[in-house]
Amino acid sequence: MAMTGSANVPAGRALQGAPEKRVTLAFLGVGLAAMLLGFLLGPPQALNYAGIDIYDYLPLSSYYQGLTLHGVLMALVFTSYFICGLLLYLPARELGMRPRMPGAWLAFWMMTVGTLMAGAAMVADTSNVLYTLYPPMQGHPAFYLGLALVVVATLVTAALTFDMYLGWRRANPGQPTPLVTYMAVVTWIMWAIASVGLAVGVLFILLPWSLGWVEGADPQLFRTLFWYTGHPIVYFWLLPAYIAWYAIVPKQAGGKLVSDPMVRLVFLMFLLFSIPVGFHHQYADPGIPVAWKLVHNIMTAFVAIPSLITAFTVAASLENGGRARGGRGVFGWIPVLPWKNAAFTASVLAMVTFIFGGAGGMVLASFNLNLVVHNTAFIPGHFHITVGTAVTMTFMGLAFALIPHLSGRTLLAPKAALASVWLWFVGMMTFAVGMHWQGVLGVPRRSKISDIAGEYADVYANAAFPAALSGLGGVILFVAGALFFWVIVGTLLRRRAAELPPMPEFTETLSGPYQADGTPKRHVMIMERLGLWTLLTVVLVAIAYAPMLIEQVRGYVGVPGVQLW
Ligand code: HAS
Ligand code: CU
Repeated sequence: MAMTGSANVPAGRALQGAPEKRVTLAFLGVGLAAMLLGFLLGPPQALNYAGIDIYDYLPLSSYYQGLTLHGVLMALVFTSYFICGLLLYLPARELGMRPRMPGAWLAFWMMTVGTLMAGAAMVADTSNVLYTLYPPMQGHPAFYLGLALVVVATLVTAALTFDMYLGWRRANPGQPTPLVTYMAVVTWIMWAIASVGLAVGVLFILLPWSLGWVEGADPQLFRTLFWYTGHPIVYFWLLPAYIAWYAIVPKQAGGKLVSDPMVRLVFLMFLLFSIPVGFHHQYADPGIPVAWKLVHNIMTAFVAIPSLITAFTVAASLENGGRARGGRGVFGWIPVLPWKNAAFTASVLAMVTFIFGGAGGMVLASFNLNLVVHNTAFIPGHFHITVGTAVTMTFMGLAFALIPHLSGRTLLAPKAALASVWLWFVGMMTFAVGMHWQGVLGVPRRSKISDIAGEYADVYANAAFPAALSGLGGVILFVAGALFFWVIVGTLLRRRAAELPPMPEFTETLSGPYQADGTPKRHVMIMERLGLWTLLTVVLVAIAYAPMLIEQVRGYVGVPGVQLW
């Protein structure tokens, strides 16, 4: 009942026509275009690990320019566009409402101007500072300003979703928010609090410093601000994928989501625990007392819990689907799932990958184990099976479902689409096994092998096999991505279909937000009090961060910029 659109939509803004489809298609389309550019720079990195140097033949000044472009385009630009499209459109469909269109286009163009500025700065070889932006490496002011615009554009989009949510609340007092909207709004609240660190770091430290208005930037303070945002950004990427796993995939499987209230609890836990954990990226940083690292270590254990719950809830929903399709026995429900549906298979393979990505994350979260692999190939191994597969492949699946619906064209070559996700899965697994293994052997990340091969000769002597695996993974990924983009671009170039491809449906639930008598469940209504949960989050974040931030601001050490390229 709560999953369908509401009849009480404020007059005038109810959905008719398709402007919100156009802006969503623009967000997804430009996001995928950024991914295409970033993707082309991926396989050369993988081959770099295997000792094959393609960078010298590419129209780039260096390996590091390619790495910066790859990281920024994939992790910051592609994700931001795609997520803004999703978190605007899915709630709009669920509520039967239209976002304020001028605002939506404003967000889109802000993001696009920001991307073009940062992109031009990177292409012009002025800003090879990698996607972590660490000073004292200094990029061009246009690079920093461009990235700040991208972040602000995400916040404008957040406000638009929030505006629809408030409109719905006014029209439906005392009712639980429909689930997809609830998930989207909680994700946005988390991101609104989380993005402050990066925004402050870029606007108040890097930008004035790159403009020459101040002489020095404080690397330690910036790193703290960066990871204040840099950890929760991974949940800003992940939670939209979870929205698909919870609200769309069970329906594709032919089943029902097992529990609506449990999903709300999961998202609230992400709100509370996503942010106060950033020091797990700074275990090796001097200047942060070990006690604070311990606090963030413990909080990191908490933030894994909602993902562990997700694993069981989503698996149970898939089993529900498999059994409804006639699957028998302990595992008999698995082969009967709709594996021929590329959109479904993309998400499920993304989940399977995330079992390993999550396990690697738990290893990294442990202080002592982290010190063994920090700054090694292990880390890119970890994040290519989290953001690079769990998230990206879920988005690829959503693209197969949504691009036809939004553009009015049927999907070109569904079999090629299916092949692309299997190849992405196999390629990324091969790549990641090689990367984790190299990391354990001590192969550093972010290094052009031919520059450091002499210094690390004995490390590389041991790592030849896993290095070759990573290179092989990169080649498989190239084929996977080529197929994927062929399907997407080909779909967009097709003639319009006679019949509009439908919107993927949202799932029903076995246990919904209402009691049998039709009144909302009490615990669901407690979870509706988002103001209270937001306040609690802010308190928790302040406890985890304020003391260190105050100390670092008071001991500000300004360092002049360097250009290492
Ligand atoms: Fe991480 C570094 C710890 C999750 C991304 N992480 C990174 C970096 C990135 C990243 C980009 O503690 C590198 C940043 C850089 O450049 O330096 N990470 C964690 C932990 C988690 C975690 C504890 N990471 C993610 C996610 C990411 C991501 C998600 C992107 C989207 N990570 C770290 C740490 C570092 C780090 C340290 C710093 C390392 C260093 O030294 O620099 C947890 O959230 C993971 C919890 C996940 C689980 C898995 C649940 C499994 C599910 C799937 C179920 C499957 C089903 C399928 C249902 C416990 C939900 C069934 C299928 C059938 C067919 C039946
Ligand atoms: Cu993290």
